[in-house]
Amino acid sequence: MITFPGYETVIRKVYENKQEHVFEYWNDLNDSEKKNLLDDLSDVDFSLLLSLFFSTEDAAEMHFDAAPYIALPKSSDEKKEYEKAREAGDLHVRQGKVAAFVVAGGQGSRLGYDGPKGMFPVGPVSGKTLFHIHAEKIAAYSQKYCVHIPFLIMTSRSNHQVTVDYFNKNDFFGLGRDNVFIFPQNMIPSLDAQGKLILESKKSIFKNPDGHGGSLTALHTSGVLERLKERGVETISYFQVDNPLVRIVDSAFIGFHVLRGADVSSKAVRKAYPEEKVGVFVRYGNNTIGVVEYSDMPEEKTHSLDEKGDLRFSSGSIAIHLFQREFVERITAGTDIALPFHTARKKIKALVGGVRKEVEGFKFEKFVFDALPLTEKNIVFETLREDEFAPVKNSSGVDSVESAQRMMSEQHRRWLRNRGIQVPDKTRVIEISPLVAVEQEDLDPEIKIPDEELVYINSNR
Ligand code: UD2
Repeated sequence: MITFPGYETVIRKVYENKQEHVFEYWNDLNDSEKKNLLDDLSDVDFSLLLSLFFSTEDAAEMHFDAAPYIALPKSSDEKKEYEKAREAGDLHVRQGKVAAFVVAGGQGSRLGYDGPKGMFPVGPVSGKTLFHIHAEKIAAYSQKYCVHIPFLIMTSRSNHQVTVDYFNKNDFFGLGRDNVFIFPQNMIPSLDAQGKLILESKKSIFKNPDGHGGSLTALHTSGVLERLKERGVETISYFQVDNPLVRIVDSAFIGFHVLRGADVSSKAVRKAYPEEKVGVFVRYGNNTIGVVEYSDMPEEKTHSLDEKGDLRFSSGSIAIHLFQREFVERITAGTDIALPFHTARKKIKALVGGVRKEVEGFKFEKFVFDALPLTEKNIVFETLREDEFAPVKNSSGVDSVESAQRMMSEQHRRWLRNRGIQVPDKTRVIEISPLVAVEQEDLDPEIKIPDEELVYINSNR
């Protein structure tokens, strides 16, 4: 057995779990590299990894039906209820009880961009980045409601420092340093097909971010949850960094959430087509509501139709949720209730026998929507895709930069039209700064649009 002063317990644990192959290059390492490897191993939860390696899950085996949801208002009673919810939501925000939370652990690699996805430029005319647009929306809502809405940003190990530097360089986009909380998510080791830890280099093991479900734990471990409590925040408005159309503070949604006493509330859009890559809201046999990810959805259920001939599982999750702070405290307090891990088979770059090569392995991730079945009450709230969901996943085609920019421009054109503002025929692409209007109603009807092809409105005149 190898030895190193101060690390006896870690070393013993590694041997007890038959993972001593991680010391294969021990004699090639200097003291600081040895310490690096042991530090890397010190937080490994071997019993958790073992149970994950042997566990299997199969959504096809589970019984579920489509989940009920609050539909868009049609009747006058429904409209009245909406109005009441809006007022309750407005009050909740104005009282400083809402924080905004973006999960931004991902990189822009699928977009051909080597950096945090949040730093990818998407403004169709301005070229503003995703982070910039989100931050300006929060600044606009803060101004509108006369409060400082805290902006929480979860990064990952690979993009944390770059993200911090970016916000520093841009002076936190006017939100104030004290209102922006940037913290990294936790990491979990991957295993190879034999259940063994994988060496990434001679002095480190391969770990991957623990999924966006890890965001709730990270809120707790970073101390941010405690800070929110001190500030009197009760509700956390959660969204993904890749959606520039997200309505970060939606008073009707917040109002329904508060008035119905929900622990978690989630937004849904009608799926555009059966195979669309979004999870669907379901109701399990025990009456709990949850989300089944598209990749776990059995083929026949994906295409199943109801009595009217419509898609049965048509409520798509757009990854916008409201979490009650107290609920997050409950499920991250280290009790038995916690989010499960999902297992994905992946090719992983590893150091094997002194050679770098790809090995078959298992990555483990938590999904944030697995919090839904853990609630006492949650609601699903229908919304319109064109108002709230333009994910930037690919560099072209479906869910791409191009489609998101088109949707942003179309939304702003719609807002102008609805406010009776003339848009010149010549104008092809139009973008409104969130600081001018974060909602349609903020637009000044007297605003003049210049007679140009590309128009960026960044002032109310
Ligand atoms: C997610 C949802 C899908 C649908 C879709 C909408 C899951 C598993 N799937 O699909 O149901 O709602 O989004 O766009 O949630 N992230 C982290 N850390 C991680 C992993 C992800 O911060 O460890 C962030 C990532 O930066 C991004 C978001 O989570 O903002 C979504 O991740 P994704 O692009 O991998 O999810 P996707 O598109 O497969």
